[in-house]
Amino acid sequence: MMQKNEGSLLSRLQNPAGLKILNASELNLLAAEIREIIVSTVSENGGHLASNLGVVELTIALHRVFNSPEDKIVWDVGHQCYAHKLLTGRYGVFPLLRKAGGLAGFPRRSESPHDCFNTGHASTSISAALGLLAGERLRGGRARTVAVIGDGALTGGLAYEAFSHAGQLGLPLIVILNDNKMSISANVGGLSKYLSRLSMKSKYQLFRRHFDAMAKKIPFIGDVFFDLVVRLKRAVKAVFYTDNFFVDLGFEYVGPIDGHHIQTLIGILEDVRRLDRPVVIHVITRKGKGYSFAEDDPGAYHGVGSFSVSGGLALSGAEGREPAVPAAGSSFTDVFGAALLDAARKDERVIAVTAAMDKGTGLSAFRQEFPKRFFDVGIAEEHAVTFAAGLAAKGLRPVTAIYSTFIQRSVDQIIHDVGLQNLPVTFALDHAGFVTADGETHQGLFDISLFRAVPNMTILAPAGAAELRRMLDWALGARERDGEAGPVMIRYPKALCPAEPPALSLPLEKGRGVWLSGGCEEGRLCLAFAGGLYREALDAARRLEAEGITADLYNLRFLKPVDEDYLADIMNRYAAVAFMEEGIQSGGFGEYAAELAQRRHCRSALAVFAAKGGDLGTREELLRENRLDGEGLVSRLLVFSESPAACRAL
Ligand SMILES: Cc1ncc(C[n+]2csc(CCOP(=O)(O)OP(=O)(O)O)c2C)c(N)n1
Repeated sequence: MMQKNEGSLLSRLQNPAGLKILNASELNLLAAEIREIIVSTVSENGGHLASNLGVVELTIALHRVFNSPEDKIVWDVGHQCYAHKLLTGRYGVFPLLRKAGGLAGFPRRSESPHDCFNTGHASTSISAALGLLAGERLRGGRARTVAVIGDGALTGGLAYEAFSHAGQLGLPLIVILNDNKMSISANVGGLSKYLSRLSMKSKYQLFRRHFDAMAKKIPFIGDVFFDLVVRLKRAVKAVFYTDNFFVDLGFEYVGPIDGHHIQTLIGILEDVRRLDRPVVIHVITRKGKGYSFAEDDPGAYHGVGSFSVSGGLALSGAEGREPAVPAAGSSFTDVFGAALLDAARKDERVIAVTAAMDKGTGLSAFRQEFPKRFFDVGIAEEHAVTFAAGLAAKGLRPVTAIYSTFIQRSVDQIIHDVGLQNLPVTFALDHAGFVTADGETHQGLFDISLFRAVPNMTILAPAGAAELRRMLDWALGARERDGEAGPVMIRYPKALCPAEPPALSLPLEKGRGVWLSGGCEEGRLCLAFAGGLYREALDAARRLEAEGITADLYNLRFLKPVDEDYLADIMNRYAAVAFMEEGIQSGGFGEYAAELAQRRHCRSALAVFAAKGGDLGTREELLRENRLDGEGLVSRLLVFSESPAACRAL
């Protein structure tokens, strides 16, 4: 698919070198064209609208001044890279943004030499850029390296580790701090307040404005004199510096600068390009710039599904907003949010912790009703976990709601601070499984493998709303009555809850699942699935029925711990057992079950159907690609039931 607007400036730019010959008004026109394309494409494909609209001028200025791909630009999170993609030869394929087989919504080294580092998770840019720059210097090169990081991403600890190291190395790393006062929601934390104070305190703009006005008043030679003096001043001391946190770490600081004024940005970047020391350029932008709906409510337009350009989300429905009381067909996120609220009303020890994802994890209503028992720690998943461990050690019952992909950050905290101390922290892992459109960095496929290994950890996977409520209730109290303690993880997909059979409402029995059909029947086929795959397992069972094969459905519920006697009994009685999970195969539940079967010399034939991986596409497409949808499961199960040995090779 190609873009139609062939007369546009953008359509004529084959690569960023074309930018170098455009005049000021053409650059402004280009910015307008880029905005229009971003709005229209995202309105159809969904994507990170507001963040991208905020960096259009900055991206143009960067590509005007630096020579990508020799000079490197690392985009933190990478969700704001659309203008960069449009300016680096991907205009023609932009309609395929976030589509299977199309353009990723994040930088991809495999997609273009201009994408010098893959991103998706926050706060990595300064570390990566510093590594690229140190590598460049070690190899004798002189190319420049720029990290573009948002004020939200700056709440992540990794950024400070990198600042500290960069200050020590003293290499001429250029860090652009894109300050729009927003993470997904309004930014939080002391640093965010500090940046605001810095913006007000800094005299740079004031100085520039007075100086510009004064110099331009000098007759005849005004402009020439102005240019000359500014250049001289810049050459001597580059720009006007202010003492602050970044300076103390060994960086020069320039700013704050209007991030929507292309010529100002170009001027500063050209100066800074010549510096031989690390520098932070503090750029102020407006999230959602140029599209009034997004400017008015940048949080709602951070990540959107398709919407109407003229009517905004009001006509189309936003992603990630949750009602306090979920309606029929609610998402797992909605159900979790409402269940947690109920639990908090009954037990004042219940506390909610999020890492910059209050809406995404369904906690908005909680935040409103219990502001003192709600903590948004910023994009700081490691801290969120250890902070929750502290709360738990003080006798509280924290629930830390984090997407599966982002909790990867916290492996050590979960082992060291929670698991080893056996503290009652509950983890609500949203987006566990395949994730629509955000690509490989956002797939929630590793949690089962990573956290099954953690001492004292319980991992639960609900198949639907009632079961999710049961599990949360169990995690937060019911198990205490049975003398159980320790951490619990509840993992569920980004999906709507299916219609549920009554069995899903049955109380939990530690280590055991629940039968949805059959129940330890001799000689039959058993489909043993982890919660999120209920719909697919049911579909497979129905299709098998049509082929004359009866399969019993066993919902595992507990991915850890497991009542091994009970599971081994299943793996003896059934002719064949197929384990199914929406998680990576290596180290997953199925591999554990196979090991148990071997240890206990179980007789059933076994198959493990798990994820191999996932990239762009919808959750449904990715399930199909991994042959974990009803049809894919059945095609494998048919081979399996005829010849279990052949199935192992599938
Ligand atoms: C480790 C991690 N946690 C959470 C997220 C989800 N996330 C994506 S963008 C974002 C906010 C980023 O804010 P900022 O860096 O200020 O960029 P802006 O969108 O405001 O331009 C968050 C929390 C993530 N990408 N990575």
